[in-house]
Amino acid sequence: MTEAVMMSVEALQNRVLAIFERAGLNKIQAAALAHVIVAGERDACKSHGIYRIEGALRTVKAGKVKPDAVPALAPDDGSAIVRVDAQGGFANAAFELGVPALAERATRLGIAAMVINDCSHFSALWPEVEAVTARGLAALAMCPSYATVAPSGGSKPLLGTNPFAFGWPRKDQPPYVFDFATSVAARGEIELHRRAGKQLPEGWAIDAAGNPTTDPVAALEGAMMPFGGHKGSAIATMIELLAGIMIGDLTSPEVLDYLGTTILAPFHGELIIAMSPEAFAKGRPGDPFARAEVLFETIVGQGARLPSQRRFAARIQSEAKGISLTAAEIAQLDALLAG
Ligand code: NDP
Ligand code: PYC
Repeated sequence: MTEAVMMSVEALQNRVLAIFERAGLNKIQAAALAHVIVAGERDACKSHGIYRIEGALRTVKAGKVKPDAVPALAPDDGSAIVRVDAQGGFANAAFELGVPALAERATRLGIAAMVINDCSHFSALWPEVEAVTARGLAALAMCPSYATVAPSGGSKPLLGTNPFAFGWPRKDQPPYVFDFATSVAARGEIELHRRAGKQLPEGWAIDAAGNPTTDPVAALEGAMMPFGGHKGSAIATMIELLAGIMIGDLTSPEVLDYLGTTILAPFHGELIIAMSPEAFAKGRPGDPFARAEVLFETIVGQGARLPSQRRFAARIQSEAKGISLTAAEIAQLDALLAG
């Protein structure tokens, strides 16, 4: 039985930041990574929390991401597209640079999109859609990954676990947010099952011969399944098209060709779309935010929960009492800090 250790959000933030700075990341890269990783741990999203530090550092060591990259925002060309070149660094620093321009243009034009190119991306998308909803806008975010998921009806890895997130701003309470892999589960969940020596639920994966498997090792060597059969497969394909091909960046199979492995963070682009509900609803009856509240109340009124409710509850708990980490996790953080 491993004993839990409580650590404040701030203390974990400082520790993760120090690990990245010690590993040679510049301040903007280190701060942006520490922010999303600690947010994942704080919100009980273990698949994109501190266990991802090692993968990020491995990617730096392998020379597949630039630790000192300074992202560049393209000048405003009057269009609705905000372009950020991550310059080979992590997506998170590029996102932070571009989000004020994205919000300004979406507020002014009604809709705007941010294209991030040439980035390494391993994180959850909800911190990004939450940054947009905090500015009073609805948001969609998506990106490819690397070829690890078989298309519905197929048997070989081709699509990525391609995350897809949506956010809707709410007054005086956390936004409505969902954020999911378009595979049955994130690949990080399979890795966590492998580390814990646990079998996978049925239906998550097939082995290299195309047979269903609950063994996480066989799943990592074989292929994951899209969520919802042909429906998840089609959404994952849409993400390859919009956030890969349309933005002139790599698709999941191209990412795997480029990296040659799935133990490094994938390198590709990302697409974030911001929309002003007031602008879209202009001249139509009813306040869109008030109407959305009626919908949310009706969902909850049936006994269902809203997506992200579990996460927001974990956040309140972590902020009040600290984040619960195992002794093994603390030892891992100490080892990473010692280099
Ligand atoms: P989950 O299946 O755990 O959750 C998906 C969403 O559904 C969450 O918003 C969750 O809210 C919500 N949800 C879960 N159960 C319910 C329920 N009973 N009722 C209503 N809503 C519910 O996520 P995944 O494993 O698919 O993905 C985890 C993370 O992995 C995501 O953050 C994603 O961005 C990330 N990812 C990143 C990739 C990358 O390449 N960068 C690739 C793939 C995934 P809640 O959190 O509150 O439970
Ligand atoms: O959990 O599927 C995943 C994932 C892939 C890249 C980053 N996260």
